[in-house]
Amino acid sequence: QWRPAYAEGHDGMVHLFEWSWKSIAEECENFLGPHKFASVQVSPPNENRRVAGQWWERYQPISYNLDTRSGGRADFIDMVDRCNAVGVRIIVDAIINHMCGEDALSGTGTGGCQYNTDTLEFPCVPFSSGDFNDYRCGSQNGLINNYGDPNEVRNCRLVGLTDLDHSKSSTADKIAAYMNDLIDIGVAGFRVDAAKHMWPEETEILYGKLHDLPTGKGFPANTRPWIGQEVIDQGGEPIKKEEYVGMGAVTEFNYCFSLGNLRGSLAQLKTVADKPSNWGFLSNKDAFVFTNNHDNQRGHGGGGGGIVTFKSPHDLPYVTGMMMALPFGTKRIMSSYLFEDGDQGPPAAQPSTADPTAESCNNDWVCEHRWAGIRNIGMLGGAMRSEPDSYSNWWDNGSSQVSFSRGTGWFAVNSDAWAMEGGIQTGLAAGKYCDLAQSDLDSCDTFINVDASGMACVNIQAGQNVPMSYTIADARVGDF
Ligand code: AAO
Repeated sequence: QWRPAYAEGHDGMVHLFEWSWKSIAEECENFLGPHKFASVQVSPPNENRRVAGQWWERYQPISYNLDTRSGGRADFIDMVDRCNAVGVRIIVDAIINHMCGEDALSGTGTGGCQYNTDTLEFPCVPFSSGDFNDYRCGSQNGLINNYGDPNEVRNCRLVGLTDLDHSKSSTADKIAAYMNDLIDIGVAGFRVDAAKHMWPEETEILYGKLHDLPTGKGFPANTRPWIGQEVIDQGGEPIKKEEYVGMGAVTEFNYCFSLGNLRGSLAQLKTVADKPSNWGFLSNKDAFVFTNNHDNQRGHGGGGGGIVTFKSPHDLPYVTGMMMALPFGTKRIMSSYLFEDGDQGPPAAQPSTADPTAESCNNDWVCEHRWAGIRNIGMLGGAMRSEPDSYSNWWDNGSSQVSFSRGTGWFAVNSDAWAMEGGIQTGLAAGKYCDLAQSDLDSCDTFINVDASGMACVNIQAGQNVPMSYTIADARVGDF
């Protein structure tokens, strides 16, 4: 439940926010699989309330039927099969804390199911008033008003979203049935939305009802689904991320900000690899990490300074590279669309996925995962995955030039205002390697030469487009 069942040699979860199932299937085959990314976090696949022009309608469930603007059930199943076939797992954003907002009143969801938030009827699940938490909520207006009160945070309505009662086994069984349907289709895990708003002991029972991943879909026997719980804990509130580590991985929001805030002093990140608790972080195994997410890139939940998004195009690639190279956490990369305001829904036209050499997906899709420097970090992470998860050959200049190796990969970065030049130990066998930070393996034009003692001559100029160098044993293209 803590480590996703990734294919050998692959790493990195890409959040293809609001992509259609058809486009994701194509992206798996054309780009993500060949570049050895490990998984895709997909937008919630279950039927939702319609709210014109917004992205966040996806966070307001109406039923557990697979029917949204991303596609229907047949497309979803096709996507899971095609992605799994090329070594890319599907992680579902599971909205199981609540159903739609009380302001929805009554109407029809994206899949044609009815709902009524006055009577709390969701007949397609079916849920009715007995499945909801209001009887446990002590706040006057039924909403979460005070994050200082764990009872309110768990039992009342988050921004008016009708709150499910996980203490009732018949309610939890219906949620588990939804998740098991997805597991049986071949989904490898879940990002659990708003986990902080559910009682840890109740979600633990719920996760216990989940099936193992199906051996018939190529997973090893007895593999549990990965669980990545969204718990925003930046200190200052009584609910702690540690309450959730017993059942799965947990979002580490403070690492997200630290990555941004340490852009000019990356050498300090060594202690994250050595002892994450020194930073107040969760352990390597427990942490679910990212440089930015779909909320904080647009001013929703878990805000604060220092978040690096596609709006910092120079910084995002090397910060993402550093995150991927460090032995810390299950790593997620945000893949966005352009927006003017924080509520705006996705572009009308889907991303173009056909040309694997393209670094953009056009039609207002930012496609960070295809950017230079980022596009090969799945390969880097996959080569670096090793047991025990540690690093070797660490070198830094005390400021923001760092180099180290892990598994069969080597990584170097320079975000100082002066050049990084000289001989560095890579831990690699002698040979000529493709510099995957600068170039793709099948059209390589930038190389790293490693001598018989493992030393390479590194040259990363200050402010160069992608101020990184990295390669892996499998990117050896010839003799030195
Ligand atoms: C929409 C409308 C609402 C309407 C509602 C119902 O915007 O006006 O009432 O529908 O019709 C998304 C959108 C919401 C949207 C919702 C449903 O972001 O705008 O509401 O869909 O369509 C809390 C939760 C966290 C949650 C976050 C947004 O703890 O779980 O709020 N994130 C997830 C998803 C998110 C989604 C939902 C949950 C709902 O990722 O996309 O909402 O499914 C503090 C608390 C946090 C709290 C934040 C924000 O954070 O600690 O727990 O997050 O406040 O309220 C510093 C502090 C940090 C603080 C932060 C505040 O960084 O250190 O602790 O500032 O920014």
